[in-house]
Amino acid sequence: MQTETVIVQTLGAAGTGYVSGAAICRNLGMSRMAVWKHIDHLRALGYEIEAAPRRGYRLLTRPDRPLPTEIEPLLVTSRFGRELVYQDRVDSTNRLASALAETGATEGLTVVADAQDAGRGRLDRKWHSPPGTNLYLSVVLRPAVAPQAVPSLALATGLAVLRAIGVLCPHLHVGLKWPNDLWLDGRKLGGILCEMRSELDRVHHAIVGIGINVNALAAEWPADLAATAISLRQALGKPVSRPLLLAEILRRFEEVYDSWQRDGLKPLLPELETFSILNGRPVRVHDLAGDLTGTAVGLTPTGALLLEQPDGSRREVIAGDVRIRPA
Ligand code: BT5
Repeated sequence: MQTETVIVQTLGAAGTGYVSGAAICRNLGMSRMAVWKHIDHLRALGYEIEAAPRRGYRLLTRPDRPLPTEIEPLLVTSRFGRELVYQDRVDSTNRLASALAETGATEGLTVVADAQDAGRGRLDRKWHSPPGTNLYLSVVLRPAVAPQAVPSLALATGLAVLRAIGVLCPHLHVGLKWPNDLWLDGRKLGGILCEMRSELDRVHHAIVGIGINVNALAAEWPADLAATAISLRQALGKPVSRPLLLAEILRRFEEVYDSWQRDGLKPLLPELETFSILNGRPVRVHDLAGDLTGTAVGLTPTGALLLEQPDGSRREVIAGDVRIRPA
């Protein structure tokens, strides 16, 4: 664990009590001056730490941010999130993760930000990413699969996020709206953006970005999202810990990713189908070729949406935006 994580852990374990500076120095094998510098930095990150002469340090409050010092002790993964890059503000975690992947970042490196100034969705759309409330993260992956297999990773990721939300919020019915939306009470709770750099036969890296509305309040949405977006907090009536959710997402994501890389989407399909909000619904799909209508009847092992058309024929849709039509 990083030094500052150990300091926070040590102070946290003492509850409302003091921990002497000498004990921290001994524990970490550091000088008083070095410990003081770390305490100072932790304060700058938002930890309220009292220093009392002859008694030592006491942790008064922790910041409500997805900081590495909060996430590291919760991690149970072997690779995902073990290298964690945190920024208070970034243009886009996907953009930063991609730049780090270009310079050699290893698989599992995770970029997390408290806010994004240019959070992005698919097709140059924007992802509303205000500070202090939600989760924005991107994971660097180097899957040993053919480039054509990578789009199905967005569905596998969605499943991982649903499993994680299921652990923390077991009473919420969050669904998956093909291809990359997390859906709750008829509104968008989150989205997944899967980007990659590849050659014809080889993937250099894939960046999987996950945005989840965790604690945003109804009144905080901009006008264009007020009727279509929702947060976990809105549905639960109470806030959810971002560090806990993030650690759980990384755990479930590593588990699902390993299975996906080994065996593809097929073994995950039954669970994906149970979460799919489109199954059996009349839909309109908009893709590059135009509009298609029909009934969504399932997913294929490659991650395509299976559409039953009005003439009874079935068609696989590889990419696109889906709207549910009134029955
Ligand atoms: C997505 O795109 O749903 C993928 C979103 C991925 C965001 C994450 S955040 C971390 C990482 N870094 C990034 O820069 N991006 C990823 P799409 O299906 O194209 O949906 C975009 C549309 O969703 C927008 O055009 C809005 O209509 C709507 N939208 C934007 N922000 C939203 C929000 N916070 N909650 C719900 N809907 C939103």
